[in-house]
Amino acid sequence: MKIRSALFYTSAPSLDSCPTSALSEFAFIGRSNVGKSSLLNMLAGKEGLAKVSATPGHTQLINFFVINDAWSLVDLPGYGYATTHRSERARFETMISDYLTKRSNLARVFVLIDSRHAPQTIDLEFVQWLMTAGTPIAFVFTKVDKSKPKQVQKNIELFREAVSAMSQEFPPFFTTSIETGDGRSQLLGFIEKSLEKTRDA
Ligand SMILES: Nc1nc2c(ncn2[C@@H]2O[C@H](COP(=O)(O)OP(=O)(O)OP(=O)(O)O)[C@@H](O)[C@H]2O)c(=O)[nH]1
Ligand SMILES: [Mg+2]
Repeated sequence: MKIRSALFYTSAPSLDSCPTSALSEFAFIGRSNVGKSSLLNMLAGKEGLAKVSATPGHTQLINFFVINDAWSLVDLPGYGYATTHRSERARFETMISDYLTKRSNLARVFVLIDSRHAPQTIDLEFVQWLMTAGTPIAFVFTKVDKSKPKQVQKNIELFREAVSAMSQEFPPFFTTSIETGDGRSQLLGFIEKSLEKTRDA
């Protein structure tokens, strides 16, 4: 799929304030600092579109970006950022869980996993919660430029084993690097196919 336009649309602090839109949405979730905003920029082909930061907890609102005037990418705040204030964390959790379980035009949630690490409890718990909620997910193993391919494969395999205890089917998955552009065309192809299916439905 060719990206002809990618524009920031709006930010929302809660589900109620999300824009009323008929466009299909593809959202990014995952631990703080896993690379959600970076991946969004890579897909959009626009550096600096979503704000990237070396310190975790940077994205604090639900951020909407409209692609090709036809569909949306949604950048969510990360989970697992321990130093966020408690009351703020509760607001975060409500905002994210409401969006992920109640947003009617949400087509797919990409759950980002840092490919450098063996499965982390916080990620697995989050995946379990999403699966129970019935939210359509796909996995994205990020930052593959940072480890040897063998290590990445091993971590994916361990992750697959852990997820098999929760679900018979392993969701679609991708490996990405913003340094090399790995995974960009695969992810865009996946989104394009999903959009075609919704159109045909
Ligand atoms: N080497 C490498 N670094 C990456 C990659 N993706 C992201 N990073 C770096 O990881 C850091 C965090 O990236 P962000 O995109 O801000 O992460 P985030 O998940 O949006 O973080 P929060 O908004 O804080 O939850 C930045 O320093 C990025 O440059 C990647 O594929 N390879
Ligand atoms: Mg971010």
